[in-house]
Amino acid sequence: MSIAVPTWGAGRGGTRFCKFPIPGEPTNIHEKLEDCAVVHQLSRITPRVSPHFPWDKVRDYKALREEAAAFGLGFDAVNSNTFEDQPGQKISYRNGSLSSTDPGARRQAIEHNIECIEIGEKLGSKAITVWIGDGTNFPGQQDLTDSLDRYLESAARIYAALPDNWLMLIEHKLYEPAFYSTVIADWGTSILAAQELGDKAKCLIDLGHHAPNTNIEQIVARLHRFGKLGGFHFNDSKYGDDDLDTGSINPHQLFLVFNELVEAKRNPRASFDPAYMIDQSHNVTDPIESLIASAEAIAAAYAKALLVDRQALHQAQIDNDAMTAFQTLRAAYRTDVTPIVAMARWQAGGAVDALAAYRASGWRARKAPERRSASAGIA
Ligand code: LRH
Ligand code: MN
Repeated sequence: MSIAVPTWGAGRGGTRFCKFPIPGEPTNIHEKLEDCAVVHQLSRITPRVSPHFPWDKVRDYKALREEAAAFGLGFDAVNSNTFEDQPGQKISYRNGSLSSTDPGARRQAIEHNIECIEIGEKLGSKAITVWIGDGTNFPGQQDLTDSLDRYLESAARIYAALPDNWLMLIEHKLYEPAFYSTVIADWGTSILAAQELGDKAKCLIDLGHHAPNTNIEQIVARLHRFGKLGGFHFNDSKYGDDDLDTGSINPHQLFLVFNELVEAKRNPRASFDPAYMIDQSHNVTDPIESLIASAEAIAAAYAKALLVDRQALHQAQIDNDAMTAFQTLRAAYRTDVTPIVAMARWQAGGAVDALAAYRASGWRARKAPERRSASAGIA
């Protein structure tokens, strides 16, 4: 298994209240690639980065692809951005983007997504992730069906621009930035849109995009059952879309997600090749440390899921022996896989203890003098 790290996760994240940069954090895509290379050098399971446009915009994408390749990195799904207005943008997305009532805003958003596909082709990506914040804050603000129909019409235009071997990953989210209704709010709307669009449209599950206590592992099973499981944005959350480190709050849920993925791999529907990507906001840690720890948490969850005695589990399910079924899962979950994951990492040329190796490297302090991050001067 291998995971893609988000370019936007290489820098410190923040909230609407404040962002606290750290000395030596990356300030552009080139420095972000360097830091993503450090994560892969030590963890050996993050060989790809997922870029976001226009945040990672450059003049020469061929050169950027070569720059990443020199670091042993490739590019995973590109991410479009029609949830912010860019300086000099003709039409604001304040009333939505792909579902806006304004045909000009829809056209602008469609053209941006098609531009992201063209950039992705130069970078060697094979998918575009389309998340839109479109929605409402008041009952009655928009017709709930017309807004979805406008989205579907726009998404079909983006779908039509997909190269043959590309995927369009639809990312649902229950709320935020809209707080009454969201056009693509849940997996149900996402799978119906993906079925409406065609075989190259699949659904992406961001673990933080659900109501508290949602059974996300069942969503994994459902999307796979209908051949629409396209990928993941791994993170963790306690309340909302907190974008906390993967496995840091609810490691058991992460295990149960991978348990479904191991079952899915045994029963492939359509093509089973979900994209594993991290999508986090590192507000209080060194981003490299959080990416290393999150990659480890994902590898550990997968290793534990591989340890499940599937024959015993399936027999207990047939026998309706709930306790044996649960204890079969729990036995795998209780297994400490840290040594086997460390051995696999070491055999792949990585560090036995990646976090300790990173700290010992003094990387961040070494980078601070050459990276004039916004934190400069603030103790
Ligand atoms: C939306 C989201 C989406 C990204 C953004 C950075 O909450 O998860 O995947 O585009 O975060
Ligand atoms: Mn996401």
